[in-house]
Amino acid sequence: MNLMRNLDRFFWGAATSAYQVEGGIKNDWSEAHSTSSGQARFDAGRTADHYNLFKADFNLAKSLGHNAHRFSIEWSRIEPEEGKFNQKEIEHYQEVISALREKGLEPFVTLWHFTNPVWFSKLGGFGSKKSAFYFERYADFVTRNLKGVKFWLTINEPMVYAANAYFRGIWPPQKKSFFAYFRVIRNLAAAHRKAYAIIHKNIPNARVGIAKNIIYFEAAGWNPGNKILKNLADWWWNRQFLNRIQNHQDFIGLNYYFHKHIDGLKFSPEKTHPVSNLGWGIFPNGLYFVLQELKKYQKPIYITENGLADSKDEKRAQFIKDHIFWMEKAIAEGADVRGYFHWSLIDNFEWDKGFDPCFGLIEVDYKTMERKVRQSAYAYRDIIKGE
Ligand code: IFM
Repeated sequence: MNLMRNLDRFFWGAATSAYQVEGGIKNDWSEAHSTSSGQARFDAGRTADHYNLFKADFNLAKSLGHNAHRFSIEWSRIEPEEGKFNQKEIEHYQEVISALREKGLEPFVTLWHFTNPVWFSKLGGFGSKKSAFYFERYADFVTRNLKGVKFWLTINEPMVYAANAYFRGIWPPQKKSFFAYFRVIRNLAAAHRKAYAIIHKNIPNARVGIAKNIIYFEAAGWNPGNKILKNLADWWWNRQFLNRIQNHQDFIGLNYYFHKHIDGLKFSPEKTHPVSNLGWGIFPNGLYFVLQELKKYQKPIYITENGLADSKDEKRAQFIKDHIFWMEKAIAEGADVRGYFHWSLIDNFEWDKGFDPCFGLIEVDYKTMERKVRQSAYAYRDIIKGE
């Protein structure tokens, strides 16, 4: 189809997040202990040491044809104590941005990707009413000090975070309360709205959005009950947050991973689909349906994440090819998609699941920190080149 290659500028790249790749971070995750086993399974330790190796990693991204890169800033580095900001860490991220710019990679910067400074979590984290104030202050400091960034993502996957940290209790602070879950969703939306305003004040030509995990829900058969459940699920998971921040977003960042088949109260992937190493069903067609749905917001869309855990790299090349095929079809039918970021550039710490799932286009040996480009990364490069 090759449609987007006729557009002036389409962003092709990959994404990472600070805690998952940088190493050496002290935050609410590194300090948390699993309530069930007492082990510190939330500690990413040195992970891929990207804090020191970012230039080499960006050289690889460049060699793989990328022209953009999404990464996140670690709040706990910038504001390790309440109200005390660390200029040295700003300088570090300025170097990261300069390194990207020198290689012709457009930076997409996420301000918050699931992790909090310890002081902030002690004050109640996003469960607290004051969280929006603290987040705005942090966003203000970063966007007054960092130069050369146009695209900002305030918050990554708010619904995933709220569900895992406050309802399912599997991420710090490991709460299990529907009321807290709901409060956190509300507070994250308030934090985004404040950050949106302050970023625009500091950088008038900035483009600001969030990265939203959207699930393709499909009702089984013609059963009207399934249709009602599908609409409810769409509203709760897919639309609620976007509606809360309407008029406070310049684009939609879409993270697409999941397809759920609704049959009564069973929400499960189709058994017939292939699965990733994590057992997640692979359904590229769902990306097309989700993009069709997002058209109604009339905003540019960047696919800010899409990927799979595949340590042997058996399915990744086909996965990328198929998702891009469906993305191109949606574009041909009017979806305003302007970029695709694969998750992830390099293997990394997959939250409560640790280091086993390998999402990287590039494999990381965590002992030697050696990088090895996977074959699928070349397949992605060929797609980017239009081959
Ligand atoms: O690794 C995560 C990322 O932090 C957020 N989106 C989903 C990815 C894979 O689970």
